Amino acid sequence: MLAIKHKLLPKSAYIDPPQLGSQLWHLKFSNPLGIAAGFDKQAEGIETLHAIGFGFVEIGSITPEPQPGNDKPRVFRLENNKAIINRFGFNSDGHQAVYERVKNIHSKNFEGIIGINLGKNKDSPDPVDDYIKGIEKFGDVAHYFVINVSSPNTLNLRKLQGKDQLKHLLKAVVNARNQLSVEPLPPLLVKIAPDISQSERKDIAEVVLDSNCKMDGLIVSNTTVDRYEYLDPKYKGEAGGLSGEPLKDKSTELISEMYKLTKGKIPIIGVGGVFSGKDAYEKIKAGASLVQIYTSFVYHGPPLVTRIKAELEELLQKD
Ligand code: FMN
Repeated sequence: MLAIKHKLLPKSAYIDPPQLGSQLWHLKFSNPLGIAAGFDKQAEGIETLHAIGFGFVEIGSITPEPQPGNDKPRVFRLENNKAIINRFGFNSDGHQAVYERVKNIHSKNFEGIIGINLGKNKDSPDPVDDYIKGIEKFGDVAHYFVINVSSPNTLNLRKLQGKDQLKHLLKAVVNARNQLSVEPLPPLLVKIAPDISQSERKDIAEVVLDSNCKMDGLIVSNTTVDRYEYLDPKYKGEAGGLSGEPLKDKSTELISEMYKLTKGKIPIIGVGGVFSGKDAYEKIKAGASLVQIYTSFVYHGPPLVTRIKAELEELLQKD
């Protein structure tokens, strides 16, 4: 992150081929691989992440007021499992500081796509209001918004995925987005947890298709609170969200299921355990229009971006 922040990485020499490009909403993606939320929480690396080849950069989660997040240690590498457990708890510089960084990048005619992932403050009395503030604050710089209701590290956040709460929240968010005086209006996505029951899946599909609170996309998925038998015993007991390889199939299955439940009407960004072009391709086959990575990028660094894109290019050629 330090190297990225100080722009010390060389620009990727790989030129995105036309077959990796797509148009989704009003946005033209030169490739379908994005950096997932939580890597550049404070918007300090957008330009470099774009330069090393990501097709889009999602920043955040951002909370309205600055907050420190949980005490350290709060992130653990399970190297043997190609996984990470984290319980950051939304450490954020807050809306104003992050907004100024993004605005500054915009003023330089930045060409990339920036997603704004919104969270809520730990001690917020009104979570709905926190998301509304985010829409209003970032309305003129967001290419798309993500309503993150699925981090396991903020008390009661995942409860916002429940049918009535979700309906109430998304209705308010749609309303706020529709009142922005920007053209075109930024798409709204909701990011969901992999740990949801069958009935919750159905409820979420119903809510995001409802015309009063219609979402433009889903991000599937956030980290899991599941703990598998084979995980490194040294870290297995740590509280937090598990990401990386152990999450891969669980996330792909949820993509497939949400795609069916929403009848393919709502674009999905697939994320969870993607380490290769094949993994990305599986997410696409399951119904994802775009794919994101986080954990694999932590382990393999910038060369991985080109590797995944080149592998995907080859797989699509065979298709
Ligand atoms: N997702 C969010 O929506 N907001 C966050 O702030 C956030 N922070 C994260 C911090 C860490 C250290 C990690 C590993 C993940 C975080 N995530 C966050 C979840 C990722 O965006 C992604 O959904 C998840 O890690 C699965 O992808 P992966 O297996 O490629 O890592």
